Amino acid sequence: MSKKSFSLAQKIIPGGVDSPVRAFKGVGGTPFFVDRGKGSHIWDVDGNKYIDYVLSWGPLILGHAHPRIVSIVKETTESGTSFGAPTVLETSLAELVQNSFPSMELIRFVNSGTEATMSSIRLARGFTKRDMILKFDGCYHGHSDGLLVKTGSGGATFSVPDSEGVPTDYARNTFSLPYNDIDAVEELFAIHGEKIACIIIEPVAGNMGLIVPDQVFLETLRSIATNYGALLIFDEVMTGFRVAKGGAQELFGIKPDLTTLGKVIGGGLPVAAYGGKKEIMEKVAPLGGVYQAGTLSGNPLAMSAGIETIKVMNELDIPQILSSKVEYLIEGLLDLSRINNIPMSATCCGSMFGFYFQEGTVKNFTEAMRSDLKLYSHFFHGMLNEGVAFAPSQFEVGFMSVSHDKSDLDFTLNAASKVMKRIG
Ligand code: KE4
Repeated sequence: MSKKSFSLAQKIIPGGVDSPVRAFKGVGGTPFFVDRGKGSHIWDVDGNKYIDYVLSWGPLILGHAHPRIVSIVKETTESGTSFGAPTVLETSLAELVQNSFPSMELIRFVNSGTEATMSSIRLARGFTKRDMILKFDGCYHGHSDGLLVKTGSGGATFSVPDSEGVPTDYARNTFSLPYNDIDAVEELFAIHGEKIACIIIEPVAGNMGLIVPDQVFLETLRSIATNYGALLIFDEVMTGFRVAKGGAQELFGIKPDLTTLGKVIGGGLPVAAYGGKKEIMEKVAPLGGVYQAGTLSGNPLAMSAGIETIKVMNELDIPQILSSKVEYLIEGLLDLSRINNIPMSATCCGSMFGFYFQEGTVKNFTEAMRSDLKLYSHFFHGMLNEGVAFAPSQFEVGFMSVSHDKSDLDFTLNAASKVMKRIG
């Protein structure tokens, strides 16, 4: 059924998917088509059951079809799904978000992480009247033109497009440097600092596997941005409510000027947000001259799912519950890799985890690229056949939900033991 579904989908949807990573190009083979999800499990259209560590790439921190989410979405739908007019639900979700992210003095809701980062960069440019931006190799902030770039050759560090369709001249407004390399940042700002509107970073990187930055790296970014009048943007679309309730800014005790959020704050429905200092956010239309808009922004259906998700999280001690599950899983996987002489390193941070098939600590994208991708593919498919779904790419991360229980974790480790014996 998945094979048939995939060939039908490919006839009408590019690559048969609505987001490239889902096509399994990173691991080979045919993607399974999901029929339904419940708790920590998903079932494909062939009836195969999997423990799911992708969780829609992070949003489902409560697991699939959580009863509180299902019921609030049904209830809200009865009163209408979207009005294109303000509702009190938007204010309620903004207040819940601000409780955990006090740096977000004003918050604007949008529909995707891409919109949130694109808007925050436009706002940084409008506020500072500068054009250049700095990102880091291996960090992904969605698919807006200025962020689909890769480091240009040579010391200029000007970027070149990393996608067809991005004008070279536009890409040149983006610098990209190695993650964790503070010397490179200091050198860049010494030359171009007065032209740089913002630094945007994943404050824990989750799009090149999982890399927890050095504390001093983030602290120095903060001081450099302040000294040169650039804004520091923490892209917490993935890390928000995951690495800590208040995200990486709580974990590291660093206050960005702007923050972007997504994923968890929609509980599986399309919600993202950007926000920060009042004096900056007051530049956003209709108050100021930085334009940003959206038909479905803040729609009550998505707001209700986000509100309920955060309410349930607030009733539980989420960070502690999830981090102990993640540590248990990661330690078990590493033990098994040692028993089977498989080169593996792993990291966890709150309810996120990542592993590379290489020894040693990975500090940046160049090092992440040294991982054994073939081994990752064998492990991925071996685990899938045992009923465990990890991300179909070495350069993604895994997510834990409140619905994953010890039996899921032990099932996963038992499966990994069988697979590692085979591939080791
Ligand atoms: P979306 O536009 O996909 O909602 O968010 C973009 C985005 C922004 N910032 C960070 C840190 C992100 O991780 C993302 C999107 N994450 C990917 C998974 N690595 C989404 C999955 C996909 O692209 O299919």
